[in-house]
Amino acid sequence: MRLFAAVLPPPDAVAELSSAVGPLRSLPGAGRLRWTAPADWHFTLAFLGEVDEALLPALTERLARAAHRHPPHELRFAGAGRFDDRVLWIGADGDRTALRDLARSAAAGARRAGVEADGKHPFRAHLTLARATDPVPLRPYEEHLAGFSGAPWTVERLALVRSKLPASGVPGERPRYETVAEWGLGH
Ligand code: 2AM
Repeated sequence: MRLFAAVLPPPDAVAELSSAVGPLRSLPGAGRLRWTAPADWHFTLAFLGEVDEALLPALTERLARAAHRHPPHELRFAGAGRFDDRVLWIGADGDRTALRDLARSAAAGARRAGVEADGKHPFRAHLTLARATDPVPLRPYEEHLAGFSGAPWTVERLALVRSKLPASGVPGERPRYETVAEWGLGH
């Protein structure tokens, strides 16, 4: 199964961000973007890819330990960005060091369970808001969100999420996410 470790923001923070993102949908090119659903929003800490089900017990054990070693910490949504003209995202402000440390622990824990996290890029806290298959000039989107800074919220849990890719082959159809397990930080 395809898995990733993530932080799932609470409903209030999601609703606030969703209100800020709504107006972007009327900017030029918005129709060519695939917008992620607020219910799916997350910060990926470690992308694990296809994981053999036999490794799941060891993986969950290691991720539980990683969660327990890190205290809850505060974040807010802030700082829009883009990867080329293909991915529009919102970043995090607040205790970003704690989030990065948690991400490192999750990746290290997964590795000890025999699951290699995608280590191509250094950890960069970002929540994907929209993706484009063919480039769309995303600078105006970034500028619209530049002044946005959400209310603080507390990262209380580490989640292991399953991503089910669409089988239909319908272009633009989104993967479905399912939380497999969650652990309270510092418990
Ligand atoms: P993205 O939002 O920047 O695409 C589920 O796919 C989550 O894992 C997404 O948040 C995605 O980040 C992240 N991810 C990180 N590395 C990935 C990879 N190699 N393939 C797919 N998703 C990846």
